[in-house]
Parts: sequence; structure tokens; C-alpha cells
Amino acid sequence: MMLTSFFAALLGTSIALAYPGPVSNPLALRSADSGRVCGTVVSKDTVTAMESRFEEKLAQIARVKGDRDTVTVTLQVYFHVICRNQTLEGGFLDRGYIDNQMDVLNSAYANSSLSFRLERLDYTEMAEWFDNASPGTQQQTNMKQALHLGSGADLNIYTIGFTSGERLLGYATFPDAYRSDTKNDGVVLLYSSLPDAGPPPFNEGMTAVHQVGHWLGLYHTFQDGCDGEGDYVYDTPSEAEPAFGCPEGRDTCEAPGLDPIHNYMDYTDDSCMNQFTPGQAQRVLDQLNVYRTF
Ligand SMILES: *[C@@H]1O[C@H](CO)[C@@H](O)[C@H](O)[C@H]1NC(C)=O
Ligand SMILES: *[C@@H]1O[C@H](CO)[C@@H](O)[C@H](O)[C@H]1NC(C)=O
Ligand SMILES: [Ca+2]
Ligand SMILES: [Ca+2]
Ligand SMILES: [Zn+2]
Repeated sequence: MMLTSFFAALLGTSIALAYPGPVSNPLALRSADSGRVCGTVVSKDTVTAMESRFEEKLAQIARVKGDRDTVTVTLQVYFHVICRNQTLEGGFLDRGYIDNQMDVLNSAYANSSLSFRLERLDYTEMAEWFDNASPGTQQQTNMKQALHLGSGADLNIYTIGFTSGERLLGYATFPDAYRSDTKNDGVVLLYSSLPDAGPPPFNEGMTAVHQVGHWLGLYHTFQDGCDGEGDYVYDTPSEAEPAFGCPEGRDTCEAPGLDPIHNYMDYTDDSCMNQFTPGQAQRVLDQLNVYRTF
């Protein structure tokens, strides 16, 4: 295995990296130009199939266990930084970036009674994965086969460059898929989406919050537009399409409520996102309960 793991050498070591300033990151600028692009996109048929399995399993579990008390659940995080070289532009994120991302995650999920603890941070210098590990690629499979750790209740996060192919901010697997492909489970992020690791508007760590939302079983707030069950969360008003930027007051569906543009599961700028609803918090706990034993 041609892996260069700096794990042992780096933890506890401080490595000074100059922050290159906002305009020197062409990757994130491209993402900003085209708006938030998330790779976790599912069709209505897929959603309907997943929801039918989920409802059935949730009902079974409720019969056996009763309702879960609201206690804070702590999930372990295995953080895998993939880089081209040991500079920030090459994807190398030193410990400070990771700690700041963990803080953003923990603040966003505090109301959902979830907390995240960094269990391990490792570094792999592998240009092939940094450039190409988009959804469905061989590079993604190879990367995850080599690096994935822990069980279904543990969160694996990978940071890469998305330099070739799809220009994504990130993508994630749903809890429903865990059993059929355990190694594939986890969240992949554009490295410059971490707090202060790239230019605005996607540099406050909300991409991680959003992708972890998918990993916990949340759909986009615009799933299925104004129709049907939408995102299967009762207290997120439906919206016809993704919102970009921060379009205050937007209202694209006749159903009551303004579009949930401040919700972490929309496509707005990081500075616009600050909310999960109680319905989303409940769904996340139910999904954990059904699919990710902890
Ligand atoms: C590191 O990789 C980045 C991204 O490909 C590149 O722009 C930069 O020149 C590289 N730096 C070094 C020191 O090799
Ligand atoms: C958490 O809940 C409080 C009280 O309802 C609210 O003010 C705050 O904005 C919420 N934070 C998040 C991140 O949802
Ligand atoms: Ca909804
Ligand atoms: Ca409305
Ligand atoms: Zn998404």
C-alpha cells in the first residue's frame, strides 16, 4: 500500500502554515462561482424506498425499546486529511483547522443532543485521491477501503480537493446504506470548506454540518420541491428549489411558511445557515436509533 501516513509524527506537533489569503484558492472560487454544489442527491424513487424501510424499522424499534430519552449522544470522529503536498493549497490542514471544524459541528448539533469527539486524525499524501475521489469513482473506493475506521456509529470524514471532474463542496452516504457497504460510510469534504481554510462564501465549516446532516439521514429542504412529503420533516417549510446566497423572505411554495433558507440542509452561503428544526433533531435521533447503533 503506497500510503504516506504522517499520523504519528503530526499529532501534538505544531506545524506553522501561512494562510495564503482568499484569492489564492482557485478550487473554492470555482465552487463559489457556481453556487453550493452538493454531491448527495437522491431521486424521489430512492427516497420513497428508503422511507418505507425506515418507517418499518422505526416502528419495530419503538415496540422493543420505547421512546429514547433525550440524552446527549457522543459520536467518535475519524478525520482523514488527503493532500497533494504539505501546504494548505495542497490540502494539508493542520490541527487548528480540524479543531475549529469540530467546534462548528458541535455548536450546530448541540440542540439536537449530539456531540462529536475527535478520536483520530490522520494524513495521507495521495494526489490521485485528492484530485479524483468524487462519488462513484474507483479513487473514492480505494481511499475508503484504505482509511475507513470504526463502526456504523462512528463518523469518518475525508477532506480532498475535487480538482478533477465534479466540482463539489462535499458528499455523504445515508444511514440506510451502511449495512450494505460499511467501508463506504462517511462524509467527504472539499478541504477549503473548513473554517478559514479558503475564501468565502463556503469557508465557515457549514459544508461539514450539511454533509453530516445527510450522514444522519436528513434530506435537502428542497427535496421534491413543493410536492408530497418533501424532506420528510414536518417543521421545515417546503421550497420549490435550492436557495443560493441568502435570499431573505423567499417563498416559493404555497404551503405555509417562508422557505427555510437558514436551514443547514439548504444550499445558501455559510454565513446564512444557522438552523436545524426540532423535527430534524428528532429525525436524526430516530435514524441513529434505527441504523447506527451506539
Ligand atoms: C502543492 O500543491 C498545490 C496544489 O496542487 C500547488 O499549487 C503547489 O504549488 C504545491 N506546492 C508545493 C510546495 O509543491
Ligand atoms: C438552539 O436553540 C436555541 C433556543 O431555541 C436557538 O436560539 C438557537 O439558535 C439554536 N441553535 C441552533 C444551532 O440551531
Ligand atoms: Ca418539510
Ligand atoms: Ca411557503
Ligand atoms: Zn446536500
